[in-house]
Formats: sequence, structure tokens, C-alpha cells
Amino acid sequence: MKTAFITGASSGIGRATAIALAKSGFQLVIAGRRRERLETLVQELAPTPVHILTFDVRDRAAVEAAVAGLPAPFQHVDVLINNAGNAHGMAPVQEGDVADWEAMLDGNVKGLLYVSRAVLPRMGEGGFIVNLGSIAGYEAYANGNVYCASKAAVAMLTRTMRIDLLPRGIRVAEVAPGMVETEFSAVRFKGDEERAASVYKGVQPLQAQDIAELIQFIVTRPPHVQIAEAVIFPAAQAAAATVRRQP
Ligand code: 8X3
Repeated sequence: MKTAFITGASSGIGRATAIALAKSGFQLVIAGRRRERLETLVQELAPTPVHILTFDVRDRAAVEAAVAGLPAPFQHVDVLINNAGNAHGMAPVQEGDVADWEAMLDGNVKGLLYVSRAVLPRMGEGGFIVNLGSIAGYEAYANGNVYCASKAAVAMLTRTMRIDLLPRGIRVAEVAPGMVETEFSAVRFKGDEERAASVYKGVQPLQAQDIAELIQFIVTRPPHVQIAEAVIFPAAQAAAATVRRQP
């Protein structure tokens, strides 16, 4: 049975990806900060074998210790989904909150690196890494500054990882979504439900499952196929800040 290791699995795209990959016959390592949610997910995934890891990707020592402690049946990783990440705040750079900047750079960029560095010794020929980027990594939009920069870093890390890992036969892909309805906007706007809801007003956004299905497709291609980058929008979105809203 192949093993998929998913970060940020307690909600949103990570959770949906765990469900999709279980359906494709993977056993899973699900990592996240919220143990209770991961335990509920394990029940939903039954009878798929699942191992829970609880850590914050920003904590390098915790990441390393968790991966080092994987039990024998989960020690070889075939697929790594670097999904953990978030947006924190949305303000002009001159008004930005430094703690928000650090949370985004530490989680979206350094966290992805910490997890990849810890997991890569456990991966071999034919493996696959999928990094969750964003349209924000390709396009600038007002007040996106540090979030956009963190996702641009994910895009470039994906491209450079693909080169570095070529000799090891490990494929690397970036999935870059536009508007997806998850906890993303509630986190970005720090629980301001009204502001979060306004992001999706008059639009049918993507759902986490839509992204999970794309990830599932990418990692189940035959060994000679490497999808490198995939941008995915809802039908009502044409660019980061170009959205067709209907009353
Ligand atoms: C989320 C998409 O457009 O809000 O990564 O940056 S966007």
C-alpha cells in the first residue's frame, strides 16, 4: 500500500485530499495542529490505515521529531502533499502587522521547507510532492503583499525542487487555486465572518473537494507523467481580482 503524507489535514483542502487519496487506495499520514479534528477524520477514513502527527509546520524541531518517530508501516512516503499554510490579515504593506507577515512566511515558506527536508529521506524513485501554491503567487493584487510573496516563493521552490529531485526520480507539482471556499477567508480576516463571506458573495467558489480531485489526478498519473503546475479557478473567476459576481 502506498503512503501519502498530508500537512494541514485537519480542515479544508488537506482534509478533502486525505479523503480523496484514501479512496485511491493510499494509506495516510495526516498532520495538523488540531488533534481532535484529525481523530474525527481517522474515523471517517476507516478502514484506511492512518497515522496522526500533531505539529505546527513552523516548529522545525517538532516537525523533525514527528517525522523521525513515524512507526515502521508509515516510514516510506510515496506522496507528500505540502498543504499547510494560510493568509493572515490583508492590509497595505505600510500598515501590515509584523506578526501576520511572520506567520505567513514561517508557515507557507519555511514550514514547507522544514516538512520537505524531514520527509525527503523517506521518499524514493517514483515519489511525488505536491505543493499548494495560489494564484496569489502569480498575480499581484491590492493588499496581498506578503501572502502573494509567500506563494510566489512556493511557486519558485516547486520549480527548483523539481530540478533538485530529478536525479532521485521524485516528481514535484504545484497546484495553484484561485477562490476556494474553506476556512481561508475566516482566518485571513481573523474571524470577521461578514468580511469573509463577502469574498464569496454572488460567486460559486471552488470547494476543497475540487482541489482534492485535481491533486488525486496528479499523483495517480503513470510513473512517466509529471504534471508540473496547475492553476484552477472557479468558472466565475478569470484572474486573481477579476470575478464575475451575480446578484
Ligand atoms: C487564495 C486565493 O486569490 O485569495 O490563495 O489569493 S487568493
